[in-house]
Amino acid sequence: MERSAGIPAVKARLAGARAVTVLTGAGISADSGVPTFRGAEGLWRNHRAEDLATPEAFARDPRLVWEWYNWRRELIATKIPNAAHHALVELERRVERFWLITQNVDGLHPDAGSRKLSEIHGNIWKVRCTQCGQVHANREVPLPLLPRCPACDELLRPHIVWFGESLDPDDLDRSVAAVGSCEVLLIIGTSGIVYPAASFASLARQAGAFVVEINLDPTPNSPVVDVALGGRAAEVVPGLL
Ligand code: BJW
Ligand code: ZN
Repeated sequence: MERSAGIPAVKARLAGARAVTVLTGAGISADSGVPTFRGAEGLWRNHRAEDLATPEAFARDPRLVWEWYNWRRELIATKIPNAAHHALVELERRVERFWLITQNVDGLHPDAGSRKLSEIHGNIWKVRCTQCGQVHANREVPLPLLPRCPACDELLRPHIVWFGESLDPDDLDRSVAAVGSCEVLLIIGTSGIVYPAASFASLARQAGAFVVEINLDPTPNSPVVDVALGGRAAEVVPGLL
């Protein structure tokens, strides 16, 4: 697989495409200074993200999990979208049928101006009641521990999809439809190991799409895609438009 020689082919495909779908992961926000999950900075007080982002961890120690989210909210609050986020807003404007699927919870895509998107793992700036299920937008940093529902006074949790939890069925349906019906799928900055997003590359290939990966390193998606471009998202993605 080519790691850079495919750029002209990708540009040509994108320029002629009427249906483009994009899948993004933590790598696109790394260029804004948001730590990735599985990089060296993915640790917090010696806890791995995988051990904190579960319903079991929250049931056991909601304070610990909320402290982690407060730390991340504080960090993300200072970050702004980069050239790759902005390029995807431009792509949304140019392409007739466009859909952006992000695994990121940082809200940088909507902040940049993306509108046709599914945040399939939720959003760190939303909270949800563990009792009545109401979702509220909330940008307070830090949140008081433990935060309580304004409607019923029960415990709030982050509006985020943790390991072992199901994705919102509407988000999933819309994403699978967008992946299965696009002409070009761009996969940007994801390690390609968390399902169901990890299956989108093969799904798109099976449906006949031209699939492009943009990542610093090879991933399990790399052997599946048509072109794998090595490099930083903030440099490579704007160069494709
Ligand atoms: C750059 C860069 C730069 C760096 N430029 N690139 C089928 C098979 C096996 C297991 C399962 C399965 N189906 C479901 C599961 C279980 C589980 C799962 O997938 N486990 C795997 C680990 C094996 N999935 C689930 O539980 C999902 N639920 C589900 O499917 O429900 C039904 C079901 C349940 C149980 C069993 C079976 C079915 C839900 C998954 C929710 C994931 N949520 C998280 C946590 C959110 C917490 C939070 O943010 O607060 O979402 S996990 C974490 O990983 C986060 C991310 O969105 C997600 C993906 O990570 P991502 O974005 O790929 O980041 P990294 O850090 O891994 O990679 C960064 C990449 O960028 C790297 O490749 C770098 O090289 C690159 N990079 N800088 C370009 N500048
Ligand atoms: Zn409530």
